Amino acid sequence: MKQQLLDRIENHTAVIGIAGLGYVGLPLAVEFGKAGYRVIGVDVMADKVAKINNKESYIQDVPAEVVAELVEKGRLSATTDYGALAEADTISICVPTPLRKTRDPDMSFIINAADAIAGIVHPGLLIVLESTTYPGTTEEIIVPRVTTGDLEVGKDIFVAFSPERVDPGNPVYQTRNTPKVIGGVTPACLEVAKALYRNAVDTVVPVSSTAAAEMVKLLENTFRAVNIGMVNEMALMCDKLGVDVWEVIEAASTKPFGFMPFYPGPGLGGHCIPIDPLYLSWKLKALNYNARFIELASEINASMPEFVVGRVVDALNDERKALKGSKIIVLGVAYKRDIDDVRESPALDIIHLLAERGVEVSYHDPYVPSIRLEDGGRMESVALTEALLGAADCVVIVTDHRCFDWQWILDNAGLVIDTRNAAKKLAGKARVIKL
Ligand code: SAJ
Repeated sequence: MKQQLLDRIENHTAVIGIAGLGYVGLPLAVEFGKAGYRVIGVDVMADKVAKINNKESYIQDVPAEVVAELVEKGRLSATTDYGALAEADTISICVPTPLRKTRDPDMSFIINAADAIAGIVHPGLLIVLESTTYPGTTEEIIVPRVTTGDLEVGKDIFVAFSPERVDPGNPVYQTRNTPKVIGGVTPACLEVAKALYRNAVDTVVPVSSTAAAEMVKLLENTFRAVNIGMVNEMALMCDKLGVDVWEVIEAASTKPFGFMPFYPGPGLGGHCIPIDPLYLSWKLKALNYNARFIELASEINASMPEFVVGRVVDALNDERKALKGSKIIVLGVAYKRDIDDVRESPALDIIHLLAERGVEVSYHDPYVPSIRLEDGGRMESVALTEALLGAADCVVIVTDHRCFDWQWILDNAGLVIDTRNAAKKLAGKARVIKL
């Protein structure tokens, strides 16, 4: 079976299945299509499927003309029916791994995909899980579901884990030129997974097991979450000491070795960094171990929106103004600059905290026309005008999109709370208070 699959991969007759056509799955599907394979993409969202078959792209890093060319050549097709994967030789699972309301892992997407694949699994199939998840998932959740009947992993079917490393909007690193870690359930699984991925990425990084590969991704993102938590605590300490944390970080960054700058901010947003480490701490709790750094970082990062609101209260207080009834504009609501994604964005927490204290809060974000509020309502992005800035009691810079004209904002606002050091050394009419 292994040689037969290797041959089909080698001569490009292998049919490639991609389960989940989001910011991970669609770019991966396109890479395999460009490498000359026929790719069948499956997604439960019919609108995504329709867009692809209509030669459109909904992922900023995937140009529509690339999708169009592959669809026209018959190299890429999409469907909502997992049954279509019956003819696939390989299936990469790229479905979400969010948290439930109770802040523990929501494995339902992976389980649903694995159960659907179990319905079409056949000898010679390679299954690669890419979704970020806790160590053990591949062998505890995927393998039992797909080894139906007498299919033996490593002999009849092959299973591996390869973490996604997609950084949406990154102008330098995309799917093809980002090294790809791969761990197999058996050496044969690793061998076929490497042979497959070599056609979609320039560098494959084999590791000894699926758990090691699962852990690599969690180390990468826990590294960020903990360092961001640490630097946010540095900001809290510098505030107590009356020291400018931004100046301190800038000077520390002159150290040519042994230091890597992270920057304080209004909190920790995104669908990766705030969430992935909690998959790890959740797993370790089941093993009776408390992942203290993860818990502490999560606590500090989650406290930053309240800290920002505290800065607003103090700044208004200096002007003998109450928070209640004040007019406040939040500048930028995406979870990081120059993108339109608001998932877990601290801006949403800040807006909620201000609104529940009776503030007349509005936001402006050219990337985000409207947001859904916690109470289910919606808020539209307002046009940023000199009049609006002049009438505001406070402007809070939450996301430092590069398109903002900071000098113009400082020349027209009265009070600015800058949580990103966006204004840096600029000066204008406004009184600027940095985080
Ligand atoms: N943030 C800070 N201070 C920092 C860095 C980030 O407050 O010094 C905040 C951001 O504003 C954002 C959150 O943390 O709200 C996450 O930021 P991020 O830069 O980690 O961006 P993400 O969430 O898009 O992370 C992705 C990750 N990529 C993958 O998971 C494949 C991450 O591993 C990348 O390192 C990161 O992009 C990147 O470098 O852009």
